[in-house]
Amino acid sequence: MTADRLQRFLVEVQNEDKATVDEAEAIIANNSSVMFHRKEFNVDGFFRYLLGSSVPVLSPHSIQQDMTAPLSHYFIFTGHNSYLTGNQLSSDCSDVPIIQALEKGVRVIELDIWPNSTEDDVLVLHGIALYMVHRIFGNMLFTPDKECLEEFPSPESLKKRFIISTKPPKEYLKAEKTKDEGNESHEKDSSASAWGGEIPNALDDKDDSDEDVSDDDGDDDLQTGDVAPEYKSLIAIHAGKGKGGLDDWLKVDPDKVRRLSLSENELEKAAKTHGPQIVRFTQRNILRVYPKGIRFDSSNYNPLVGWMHGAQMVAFNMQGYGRSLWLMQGMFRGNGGCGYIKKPDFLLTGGHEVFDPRVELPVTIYMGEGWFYDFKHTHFDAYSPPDFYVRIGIAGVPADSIMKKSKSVEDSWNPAWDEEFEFALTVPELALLRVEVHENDISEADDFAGQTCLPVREINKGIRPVPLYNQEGDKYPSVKLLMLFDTV
Ligand SMILES: [Ca+2]
Ligand SMILES: [Ca+2]
Ligand SMILES: [Ca+2]
Repeated sequence: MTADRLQRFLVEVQNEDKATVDEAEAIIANNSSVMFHRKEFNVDGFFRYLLGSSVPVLSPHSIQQDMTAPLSHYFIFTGHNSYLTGNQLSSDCSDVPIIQALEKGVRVIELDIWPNSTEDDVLVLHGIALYMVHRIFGNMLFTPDKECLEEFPSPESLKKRFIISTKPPKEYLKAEKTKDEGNESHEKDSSASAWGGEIPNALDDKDDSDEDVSDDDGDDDLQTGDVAPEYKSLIAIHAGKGKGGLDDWLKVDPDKVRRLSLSENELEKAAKTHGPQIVRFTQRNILRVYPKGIRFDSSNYNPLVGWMHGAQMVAFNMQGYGRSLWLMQGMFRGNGGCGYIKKPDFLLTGGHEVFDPRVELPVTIYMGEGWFYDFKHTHFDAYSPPDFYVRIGIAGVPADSIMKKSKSVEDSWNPAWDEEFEFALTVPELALLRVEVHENDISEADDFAGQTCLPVREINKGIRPVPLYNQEGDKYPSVKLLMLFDTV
């Protein structure tokens, strides 16, 4: 390949409009081995260049979205029981998972500050704890000028600051009692596979037999009667359901904004009967969704149900590795990984869902490499090289959600699949591209060989190296795929 042709390739395929022939010449010189003619690319040099491309599949560390809108206009990376190191029942509390979550971009951390005394002491102890919070954080703590906010502050204005959202102590105590009563008979440790379960399609009808188990961390009424005033003044985002049912919970008050918490089950039910009301509620108010009470193994659920309805805080167990968490991590790889993703316009304006016309997303998977360096050579198959295949698809609104499969390439550390997949998207704004590499085995379950999840609207067009991640969501040092993304 000559410099002229490389320059044309950069403009036409890689979307690098300003690429010059001089730049193309420099690229060839930098990527060709000295033994070969340095004015032209051989195939080897070309692939080396593409796999090490300076333009990654997502633009890192660049916040491209407007960060000055109220908090209710964003999906926010949200943890559930952020202090637990493992399952929901017997694992230890620690600050380590909180630090890890913050480093991975989580921006809503859930803390429970528990009194260990009688109910009478609760307010006092909480008062002290929160007084200390105030003393420690000082001006970094956002405190509202008046009791109820009319509009939430923006992520921009909250930079390097903390904001507290909660319900008063009395409610916590009641919730704890329910928790103790409900748990014993359900103690079990699920032996989830490396993949976690397949993501259930959003809003599928399914067996709701687990609905009677009490979910323990919904926010009850904010009863402010006898709460210490210094405590009250620190709560900027009031949590509360109010009396009555869904119609009351979802009422929009023009003079104040608040936060409502629904369990994943409550949301699924509400979505079937009150879809437009939920979307309207989330245009100004914050909706938090949390894992149902029986997820003792810290597993998660399909986050799309919440996102489709504008829920800002889809709270996840960050230690619950598997496909659902990969979607969550994938969504928040967007917008520079800052932990905030601007909600699509159709969720912010008007009462009706206006979907774009269908767009096509063609994706070609050329090849993969890096396992040879990142794994023991007997890791996949003891007596032969691995047999990799790719599962690729979309997580999005139900109409867009699909998974497809490549052929399996037998006995190769550097598989070349060369397969094109096409996806039709009705709501590209909410679509995540899912990629899983499996190592095929005949007599036992496939081995896990990497995964990633990418927000479709931020994928850079062209041929891109796509780094893969392990189950926990940490990037492998060398494993990557080479993929072509066409017009979205
Ligand atoms: Ca194997
Ligand atoms: Ca093999
Ligand atoms: Ca095998």
